[in-house]
Amino acid sequence: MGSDPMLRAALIGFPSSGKTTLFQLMTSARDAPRGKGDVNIGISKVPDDRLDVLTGMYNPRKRVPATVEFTDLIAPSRTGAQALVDVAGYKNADALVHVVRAFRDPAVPHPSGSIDPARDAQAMEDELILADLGVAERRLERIEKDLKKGKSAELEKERDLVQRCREALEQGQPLRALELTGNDLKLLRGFQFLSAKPLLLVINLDEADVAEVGADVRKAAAKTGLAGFLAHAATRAVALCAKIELEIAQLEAADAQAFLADLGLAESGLDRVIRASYDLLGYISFFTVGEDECRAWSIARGTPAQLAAGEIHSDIARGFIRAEVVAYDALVTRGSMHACKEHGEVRLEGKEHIVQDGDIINFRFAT
Ligand SMILES: Nc1nc2c(ncn2[C@@H]2O[C@H](COP(=O)(O)OP(=O)(O)OP(=O)(O)O)[C@@H](O)[C@H]2O)c(=O)[nH]1
Ligand SMILES: [Mg+2]
Repeated sequence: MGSDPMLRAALIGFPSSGKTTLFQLMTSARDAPRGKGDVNIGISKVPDDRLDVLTGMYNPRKRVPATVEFTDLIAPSRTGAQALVDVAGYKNADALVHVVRAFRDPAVPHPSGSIDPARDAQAMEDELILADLGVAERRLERIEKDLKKGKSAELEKERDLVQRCREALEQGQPLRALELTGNDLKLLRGFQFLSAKPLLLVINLDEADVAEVGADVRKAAAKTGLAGFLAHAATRAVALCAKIELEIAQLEAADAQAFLADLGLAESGLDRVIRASYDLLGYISFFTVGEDECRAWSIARGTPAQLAAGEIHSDIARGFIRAEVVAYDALVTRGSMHACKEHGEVRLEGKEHIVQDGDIINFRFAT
């Protein structure tokens, strides 16, 4: 694994909603995108002030942030649920980023003939729900057939879960709203239900509304008629104007900062989208530090130390002895690993230790 980005997010949305503009924004200022089949793939670096502080302390040869991978359809004929079912680069997306058009520009026709963000958000939700309903129904038929051949507790559990899913879907509820956990969640992952995937709504604001709305999602939702949708859809949202953000991203850093400040924005839309995508899955970062490299690693919240070690290298997980762990705040307060040791703030943890966000870890392992 190691260098593989753990989080893959697929851009969906109706034609001309601004997906590719957002994709360019996410990737142009960073690494060049690479094409693969029907999709462009771009890697974005997750902004993290803590990594900057650590880099300042260690002055390493390399600074490696956590990453998120975004995919965009190159020649989209289907841009919603069907793409997620059909297109190779979209099939196993961890999260969906729905770009909702709120910019009015009459020079860019909308396929439905008018600008209505709430309608579009709901229409995409319905697409996802409808696709899932088909999957749930086929799965239930299959389970009933198998149950006739022989009862099993496992199968019955699965049937109950899929039935629950079907009921929710029939009521127009996306599966992500069920907030399943543990085994149920694991079972469900196998089906690749689309409405179960974490969803980030990117409200693509009109240029004229940016100054008024800023980065305030509530204001954006009120302005674009999305407030009701966001209140019940178990969804996160970010508001930005992709076109303006793309222009800003192409400026020199100092000019970009001034431009953002003019618009009343503390952080670029790029950083907000990446961070929101990252947070969406409940991902956290731990760090490895040294003069050679300071690096942020992504893991799901609740990951034990040995599994986290496997992110770096399978050998480290296999030969795992102990994890030396310091909390980020302790290291920054004390100023060095040595000082932390003297104050008893470096803990020796075993395989099962649940890694916390911001932990700085040195894995001891046998080869
Ligand atoms: N005025 C304005 N135009 C925008 C904005 N975002 C995108 N556009 C324009 O809208 C058109 C479509 O944008 P794209 O980013 O190509 O949209 P898309 O969703 O990738 O479209 P398809 O891939 O064809 O489905 C382009 O001409 C963009 O320049 C925006 O925030 N404001
Ligand atoms: Mg496009």
